[in-house]
Amino acid sequence: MSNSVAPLSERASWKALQLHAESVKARHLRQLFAEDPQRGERLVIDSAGIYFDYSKNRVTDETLSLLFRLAEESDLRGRIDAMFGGERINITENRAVLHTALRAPKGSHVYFDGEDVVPAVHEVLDKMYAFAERIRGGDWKGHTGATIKNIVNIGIGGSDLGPVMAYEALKDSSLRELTFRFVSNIDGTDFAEATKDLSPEETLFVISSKTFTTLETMTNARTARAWSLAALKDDAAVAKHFVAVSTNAAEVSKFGIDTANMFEFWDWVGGRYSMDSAIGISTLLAIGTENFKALLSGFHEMDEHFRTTPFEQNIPVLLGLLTLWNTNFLDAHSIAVLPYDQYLKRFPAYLQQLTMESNGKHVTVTGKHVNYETGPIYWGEPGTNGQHSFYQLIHQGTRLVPCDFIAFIDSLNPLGSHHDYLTANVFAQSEALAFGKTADEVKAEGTVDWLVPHRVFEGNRPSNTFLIQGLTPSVLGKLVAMYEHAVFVQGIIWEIDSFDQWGVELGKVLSQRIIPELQSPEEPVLKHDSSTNALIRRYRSLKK
Ligand code: G6Q
Repeated sequence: MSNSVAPLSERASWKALQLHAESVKARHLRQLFAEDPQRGERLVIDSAGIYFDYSKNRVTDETLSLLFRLAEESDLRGRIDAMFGGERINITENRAVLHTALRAPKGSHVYFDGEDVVPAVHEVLDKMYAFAERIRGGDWKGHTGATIKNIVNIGIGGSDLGPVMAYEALKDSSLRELTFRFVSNIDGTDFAEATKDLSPEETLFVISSKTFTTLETMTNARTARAWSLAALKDDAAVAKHFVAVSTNAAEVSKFGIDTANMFEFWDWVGGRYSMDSAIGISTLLAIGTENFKALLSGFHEMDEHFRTTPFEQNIPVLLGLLTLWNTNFLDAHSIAVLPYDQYLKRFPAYLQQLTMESNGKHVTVTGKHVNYETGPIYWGEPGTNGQHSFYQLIHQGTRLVPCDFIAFIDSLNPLGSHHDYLTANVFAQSEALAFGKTADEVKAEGTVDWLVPHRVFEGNRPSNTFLIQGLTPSVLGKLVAMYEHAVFVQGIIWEIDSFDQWGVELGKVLSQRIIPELQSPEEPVLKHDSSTNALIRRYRSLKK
């Protein structure tokens, strides 16, 4: 953070927004739309293939100009340049944040510590493409000469959620002859169920771990090796049935994987920002080289849009600012992400990590406790399923839950009227949330008096709608990059380090102390609190 930037709550625009919010809270979206008949066409951005309708937010032109002023006062422009320029903006880990370099086209230049990283990125990509062609073409044989038919990705967190989400999202483009499974949980059930019906002769494991030390992943990887070797009965089989994606070559070879079968990435790629690095190899295996290149070009298009477009027309900037407005000034605590496309069923889970691991922080980059809210809780389900469960609370509950609706003009599976019905639902939901239904309207429908309050919808509930032509690999890249950059915008304004994850690191060490206490043959001397001690004793005494 540059020294010239005042602490957030002392910035003039922040104070102005606090004052301004009082007048906005008194207004209803019905009024805002009535006063400006063009609002629904005016408050949109149509760029980079995404039609972003933000008119159903509780904002006025003044709100928007104050938010843009806040972005300027927060030196957002300078911080964007710092990120793209390879500065070590992840200050608590002293790392650069260069996931944008992963999708930089061949021949472009991105410098980190004076070195252009783009050639190394493309060297790995070319190695991945060659490998993928061998697997997809059936040339890569297993130890017994069998063709590889199953790919099992073993990884967790950032080394799992992106690959799973992208596999599901792009299933329409995937090679159906290959079966994909994803194992993340240390619960043995995850591995057991994922491999139950697979033949070791035809199965390739991709061990995805930036550090190659993560307990869950290494435990699953060892179990996978034992599962393979129990059938293949020769250590040499590992070379044909295991590849690794990591930054840690030493640990990869210690595990027994030839580093010739390792796909590298770099410490300037955060786990939750790594689905377009070699961590995406399962995605590549599923969709093939041309589609993977299209995915990367979608990411890059959004990067360029974010880097070069004036804030007023900049989709991630505006998305980030509106989320911040809802969070800090309208007291919303969560955001519902509601994709109206079944292929995006894992997108909310993916966004949970991206957003909450990035911005779930309570100290600023200078170590001070914040005196404002930071990252909201993200959650969601694909429409229309959510409509039949939790939308009730969004419509009539006591909490304000801003929604991100994601909808597509073309269906990848056009069946009868399904897609029109689906799309009618998404438009109807955002309309109902914004405008609601008054008591007079309910009465006019003939509702008996006592029932009227139950059937009133207050409305005035904000939402964004993203309307996109179709879900292609390139569009998925754009959507992910859009959220990545929106998260960045918020983190800069909140003055937090969006790229560290000390809360996750804690989990990685805590269990290490308890494992020997559960396993030791002698009764261990327990020095935890009385609750933890009792739980450990009970588990030890009752386990079969
Ligand atoms: C992501 C986090 C975390 C990480 C996993 C897996 O940003 O750091 O989710 O991705 O803990 O770590 P490894 O890839 O090192 O196994």
